[in-house]
Parts: sequence; C-alpha cells; structure tokens
Amino acid sequence: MTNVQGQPQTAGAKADFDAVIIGAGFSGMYMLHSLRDKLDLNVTVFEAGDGVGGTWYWNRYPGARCDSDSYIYCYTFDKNLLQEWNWSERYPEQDEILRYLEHCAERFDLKPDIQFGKRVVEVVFDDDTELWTVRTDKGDAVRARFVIPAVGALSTANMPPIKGLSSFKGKCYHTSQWPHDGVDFTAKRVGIIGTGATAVQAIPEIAQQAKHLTVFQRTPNFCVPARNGRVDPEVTKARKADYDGVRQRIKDSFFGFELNFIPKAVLETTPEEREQEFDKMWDAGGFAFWLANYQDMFFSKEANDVIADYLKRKIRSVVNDPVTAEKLTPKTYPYGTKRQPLDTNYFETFNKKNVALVDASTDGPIEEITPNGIRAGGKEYPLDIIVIATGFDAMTGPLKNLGINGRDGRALAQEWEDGPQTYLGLAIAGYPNLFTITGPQSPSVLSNMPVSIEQHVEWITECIAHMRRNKLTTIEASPQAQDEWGAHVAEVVNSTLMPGTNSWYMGANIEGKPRRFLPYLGPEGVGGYRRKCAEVAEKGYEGFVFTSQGQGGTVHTIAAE
Ligand code: NA7
Repeated sequence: MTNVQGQPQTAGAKADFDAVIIGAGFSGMYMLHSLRDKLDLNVTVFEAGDGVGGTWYWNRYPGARCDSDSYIYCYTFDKNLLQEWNWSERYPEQDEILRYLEHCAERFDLKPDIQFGKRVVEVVFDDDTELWTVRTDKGDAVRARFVIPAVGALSTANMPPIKGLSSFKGKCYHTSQWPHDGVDFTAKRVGIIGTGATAVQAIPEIAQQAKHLTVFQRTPNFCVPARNGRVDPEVTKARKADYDGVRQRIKDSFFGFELNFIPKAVLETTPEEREQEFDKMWDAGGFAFWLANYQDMFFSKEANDVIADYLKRKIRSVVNDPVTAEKLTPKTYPYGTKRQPLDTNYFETFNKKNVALVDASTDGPIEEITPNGIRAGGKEYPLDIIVIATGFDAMTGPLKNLGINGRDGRALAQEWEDGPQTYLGLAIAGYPNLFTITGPQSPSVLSNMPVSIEQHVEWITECIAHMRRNKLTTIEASPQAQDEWGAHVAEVVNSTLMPGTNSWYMGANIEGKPRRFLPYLGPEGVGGYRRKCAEVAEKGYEGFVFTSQGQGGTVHTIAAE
C-alpha cells in the first residue's frame, strides 16, 4: 500500500489508497479505469453486490431493459470497444447489459481492484490528516486521499410505508432487489404496486405468465411505444463508421441523445401539421416524443395540453373498456414532467382477461397489506405474490445512506435534510476531495446516463491530475459557489412546468422528503453543462478552494481567481 503519489503528507498520516470508489456500476468502473490506468493511482472499489453492474446487477425483474438506444447506452471512451461490441436489439435487456459490463470489467482488468460484497457504511474526513476513512459492513477501515461515491442515482429502494407489509404470507419482491434465479408466476395471483417506468416494463411480461394480475395504480402515466427490435445491420454499420460524429453529437446535445427539440412552438402550428409530426415521433418510438417535440412543451401548459391530447387519444384507442381507459389516462399533471416510460404492449395488456386495474383515485387507495393480499378502497384482493415497483429514494438517498461526515464532523445526511446542496452536482462545500458522479444538481437522470457519467469521470480525473501536477492536497467547493449553483438550478427549473408535478425528480414520491428539483435542467442541457464544467476548470477551478501543505504541515489556501 502506498501513499498518495506525488503528494506532500502531513507528518505521520498515511493513506492506504489514493482513492476509494464506492460502487462498481457504469460510473465506478470507468472511474477505476481512469484513476488507475491514466493517473497511475492506487485505487480500491467497494461494491455491495457480488458482481459488477450496479443498476444492471440489481434490477432483474421481468422486462427490465434500458430505455436508451443501445448504440449510445455504452462507454464511448474506447474506440476499439465501440467497434468490437455488438448489441442484439435497439434496447438491450438487463442480462445483455450486464454481460457488456462484465466484458468491460475483464477487458480493462478491473476486478482485481474491486472488493465485492462490501457495503460502505461510513465515510469520515479527518481534519488533521486531511484523509478520509471509509468503513464497510465487513469491518474494513481504509484511509484515502480521495473518495468518489459512484453509487448511482436510482439505487436506494423506496419501500412504501404501507401498513401490514411484513404480515403478507405470500412472496413479496421489490423490483430492484429481484432474486437472481427469477420468479415463477405460473398459476399465481399477482399484485403489482406502481405504474412507473419499471412497472410499465414488467406488467406485460408478468401478465403473460400469471394466472391473474392486479395492477395497483396511484398515478397513471403517459407511455410511448419503445419499438424495440433488431437494428438494421446497415444502420449499425453506418453508426460504427461514424462513432466520432455520434460521440460528438451526444456530448453536445441537450439530453445525451441524438435528439433535438423542434425549433418551433406547437401553438404556432396547424392541427394537420402537428399531427403529422406527432405521428412521426410516435412511429419512431423511444424518447423522441418526449425529448424532440415542440420546444414550448415544457414551458407552456397550453402547448403541453395540445401534445398530451395526442397521447390521451392513443390510450383511448388501444384500451377496449372505456372505464379502464379513463383510469389509465393522466389528468393531473403536464406531459413529460414525470419520467417518460417506454412501453411494449402496456396499454394492450389491460385488454387481457387476466388483468385488472385498481386505481387509487376512482377505486380507492391501498389501505393495507394483509396476510392474504392487498386491501384497497375497502376491498381485499387475494394474492400469492406482490411485486413492489415503487421506485427509489432518488439521487440524494444513495449518498445520504453512506454515513458521510465532512469537515468538523458535519454530517451530510443532516445537512441535506432540506434538500441537496452541491457545486455543479460534483462537489460539496465542507467535504474536501469528495466527488459525486452524476450527483444531485447535475444533469444525471435527465440525460442518457453514460454520457453524463463519462463527462464527470473525465472531469474528476483531470481535476485530480491538476492537483498532483501542482502539489495540491485538497480541493473543496466554496460555500458561495455552492449557493450560487443551487440558486441557478432552482431558477432554471422554475421557468418550466416541472416543479408543479409530484415526481421523483421533485422528491415527491418519498413521504417527508423536501420538495426540491433534484437534477439540473440546464438551459443548454448536457452540452451546456459540459461547457460550464470545462470553463470552471480552465479558470483554475473557479468556485473551488485548494490547500497545499508545505514544510512542517503548514496549510496554504489557494482560491481560484
Ligand atoms: P417510479 O417512476 O418512481 O414509479 C413508482 C411507482 O410506484 C409510481 O407509479 C408511484 O406512484 C408508485 N408508488 C410509489 N409509492 C407508492 C405507494 N406508497 N403506494 C402506491 N403507489 C406508490 O419508479 P420506477 O422504478 O418505475 O422507475 C424509476 C426510474 O428507474 C425510472 O424513472 C427510470 O429512470 C429508471 P406516483 O406516480 O408516485 O403517484
């Protein structure tokens, strides 16, 4: 075990590692590769699972697949990897993505530096040594100069606080903690709680196997067809030949996809003109309808209503029973302000004889889980299996759970009681040398994740390289820069329709969670955010404060100009 290479040390203080990374999903794996293989740092990764993959290790429910097109839902930093890997479908299934990440782990020889089956329970900064101590549930305690939680934005399960949950005598599974050997629904009466993106994928699959499926819906969703399938080999060939172009376009884009808003207001179009555009996006499938629609969609309720009306007509045209169709039609929030689920036969599934819908607002909400099933609206629904598809304590949950204590013993979980405070969604004032990957107040979940992950990993790597070149010991966001960033994040989103909706973006899915917009919806999207982060670095890390330690442990503070 070595000390931090090239760094002056406080007398007697020895780091076991230059950096500890928490999590071995998309972000932790690339972070390890970057720090170890580009900067030659001594790094370890703690991963709670027994394998790599993060999201794709845990979420194994039926129908689990990615909603981004596979050719851009992957690492793009290695040109050979891009050429050698072949995806089987437009949206790969969970097991295929996991195979891809396993392949990357082998290809870059990552596993020797990942400690599996170890959950980090405490991360504490020592003001004297300026090192972090990271502890795991298996008794490890290691000291490191840098700590990088790469814990994902959607990794802390939201177990709904429904009375009687533990009394249920049948089997009960949260979709993000799915048994590795699967669940057999044959001849079973199944209930599923939730109708978010996860449930929209799972419901059609479970309905094919189960004897009967009851869907417990709290809020209906606007769904758009995924239109999954094999990709034309000629299209794949052309994309592979143009990966430099693809990479540049997704890096500069608004959401990390090759999608751009129509530079026109829907309210300025004729009904015929917009219907044609809507049909095109509908037929294309995927996120086009959400992220390449008319540019006033997120800003004007009137514009949004016109667009939402198209989707409502689609629901009514697919679902045979008009009462069920009405229950499945969203009426309480503008389209696009909750995460867009992509579906394959979702609405069609409600035409099946073995599928029933229990809607909270018309049939009555879930009251309790009984030993035999679920009671809602005064009626008990007998069940053998309950699937809990209630999502996550998004973005802040995974970080608050790590037991992070920064300077002067300040506790992150307490400091974030009223919502996250960060600078660029990358760093937190009072928590030196701790970087978050796709953390709150960064574009993160509002983008095609690998694009944002690569940007953060590369920025952090360059920042640490800068510190080593300049013999700097710590970097920390200034409270002022952090406040300004928080105000900017709020200001930008307040000009949109997003804050009015009860979404997990707003923390509204978790009882008692403060109502704050969690990601960053920058005016120029991920491209503009990337430029902002690059500019901060070019200006000598504007908004950050560095320290360096001279002879005898004297601390010099260096503020960026
Ligand atoms: P989501 O999108 O948060 O969906 C969770 C669903 O569960 C949603 O329909 C919720 O209704 C419902 N829910 C949550 N809590 C309860 C309780 N207590 N009672 C009844 N119903 C409840 O999670 P997903 O896993 O589908 O997707 C998360 C992200 O993963 C997704 O956006 C992608 O980015 C990948 P609500 O709408 O809150 O009324």
